[in-house]
Amino acid sequence: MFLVGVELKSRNAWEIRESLDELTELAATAGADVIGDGTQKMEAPMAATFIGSGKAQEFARHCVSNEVDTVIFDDELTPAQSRNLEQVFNCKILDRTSLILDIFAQRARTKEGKLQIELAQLQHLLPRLTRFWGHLSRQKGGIGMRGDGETQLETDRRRVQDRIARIARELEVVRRQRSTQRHGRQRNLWPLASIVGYTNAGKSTLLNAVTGADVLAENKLFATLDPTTRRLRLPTNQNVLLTDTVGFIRKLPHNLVEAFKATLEEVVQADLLIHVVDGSSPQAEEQIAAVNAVLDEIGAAGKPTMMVFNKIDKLVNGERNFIQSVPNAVAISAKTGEGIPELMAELGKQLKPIREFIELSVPHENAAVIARLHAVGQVMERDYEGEQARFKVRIPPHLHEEFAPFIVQALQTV
Ligand SMILES: Nc1nc2c(ncn2[C@@H]2O[C@H](COP(=O)(O)OP(=O)(O)OP(=O)(O)O)[C@@H](O)[C@H]2O)c(=O)[nH]1
Ligand SMILES: [Mg+2]
Repeated sequence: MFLVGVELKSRNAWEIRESLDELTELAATAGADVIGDGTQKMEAPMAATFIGSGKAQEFARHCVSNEVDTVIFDDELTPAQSRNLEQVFNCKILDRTSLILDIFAQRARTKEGKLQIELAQLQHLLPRLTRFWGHLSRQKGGIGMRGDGETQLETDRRRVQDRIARIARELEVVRRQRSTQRHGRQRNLWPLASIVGYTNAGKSTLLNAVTGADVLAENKLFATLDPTTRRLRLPTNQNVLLTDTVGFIRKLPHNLVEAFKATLEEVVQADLLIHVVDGSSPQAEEQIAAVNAVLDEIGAAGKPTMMVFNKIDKLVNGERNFIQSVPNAVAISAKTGEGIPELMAELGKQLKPIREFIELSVPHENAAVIARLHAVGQVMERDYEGEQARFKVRIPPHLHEEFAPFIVQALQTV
């Protein structure tokens, strides 16, 4: 396999190298053998072949002499570009998007995960199907052929669209089941903290270390696709639900983010994000930025976030300066356990303001209010004896207004 990247005006040589190294890892994760890569400096990508046609031919000769059967481009190609490049290289052409989709497809385990990937793959395919057939009919030229081509195109498109609709319906069913199963009522009782971060940062290793969960953690990109939630009891006796979920990457295909929105609901609904960074990576800052971009895309930007720099066992002391400059960040090694007590303490501190502890007095006939209180709050004490029902309860602060008429007093959080 041979990789191709371009150094556009907007990028520098350093960025393209990092991006290609990452593409090499993605290819290895997909089970491919990379024999080398090539780059080209250019103002803007070419409409026809993405890279310049001279460069394409040069790379193609190199690929022939090395018996390369697949060439992967580091950027998303248009359908026309892939087709033209296939002719120049005379072998299979993939782009970063299809490689990531392929890895996700291999890794999906749950029904929901599989359906989500298939949806993203079909959506990626649909516009390509259109233009591919449009091109074929033009190539054959004849009016009759064009008619045939278009009929075929219509049939194929309809088939893909039907499949997309069917998957959407199936997903709906699977998701409904999942959300009823999902931690049942626990969800309302305890604050939810979502572990987010770049792929391979050590998110699953961290969840395993602090909750004794048994999530697969390995040195591969996208080891985790499906979310896992475990309860964690902090030394302060606060409980928190911790969710580990799929990792992010630079240039994550938009379709995939869309398809995973339901899985990522955990992230959107979380009270707190635990952003795990591979602190030993020279690209830590770029990775943080890439994660923030995806968080923004799914509507989870601006949430209270705790920064966790992991893998500090791989650092020598002088290299920790960058971490110390980030406010409220903790440095840990999920592998050796170093820094985990500090992480727990910081987590307790950051979770405290997330629940408001109040005492309420509600007339017995306001059954709906009482039911709602149990649904959204953590009821610590209840007393139905007097004229009015009284509760000591922890609620999310944004619901303060809703219960304001019944609040007797604010209680001290222990
Ligand atoms: N040296 C060192 N390695 C670690 C540490 N934490 C995790 N790793 C390793 O990093 C690799 C990735 O860990 P995972 O926990 O699978 O990472 P992840 O963020 O869940 O990755 P994805 O699910 O693929 O997004 C594994 O090989 C871990 O053993 C750490 O603190 N120190
Ligand atoms: Mg993981």
